[in-house]
Amino acid sequence: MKKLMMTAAAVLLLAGCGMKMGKEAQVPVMTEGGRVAMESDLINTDGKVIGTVLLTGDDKGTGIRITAEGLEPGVKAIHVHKTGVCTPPDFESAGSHFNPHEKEHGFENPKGFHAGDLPNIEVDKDGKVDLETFSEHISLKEGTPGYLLDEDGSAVVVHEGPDDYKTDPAGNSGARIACASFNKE
Ligand SMILES: [Cu+2]
Repeated sequence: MKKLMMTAAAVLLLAGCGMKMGKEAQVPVMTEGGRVAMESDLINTDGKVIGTVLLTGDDKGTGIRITAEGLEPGVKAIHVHKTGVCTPPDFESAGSHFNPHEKEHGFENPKGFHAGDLPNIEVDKDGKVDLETFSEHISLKEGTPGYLLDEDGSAVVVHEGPDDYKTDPAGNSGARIACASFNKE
């Protein structure tokens, strides 16, 4: 199953910039303006698709948009993990946090933080979430710091509880409940 596809949003984004696609990568790439868009299915612990994660990158960093339903309401941690493999039910296949600079976890940790650390998301009372955040520490552009699409790719993982932003290695955020993998092909 191919997990990479362009959404309507990504298509619009690309179309708005002249629909230039790079041919070297398997992902939607737009060279003009240096923007890259890439989307992957978000799957839950049963392996069911519950939403999508859309990454849009430029020279300043990467936007991470998560759209999902069927989650438990509440505040949840979301991180970029270092391996682009999402094998339910525990998603241990995604490995530890994306951490090319070998820091500790957490925005409030003096020895932190991981490049894959992201602000918590809040799932509403209906179990839905549609949020976009941004990180200047991850990149979809090869050869730049924080490049996510290395040999083994990367994954965006949602945890069952909130990230406390200080406890190494994962902010005491509990089990991994959803995962979206990103790979070059
Ligand atoms: Cu995590």
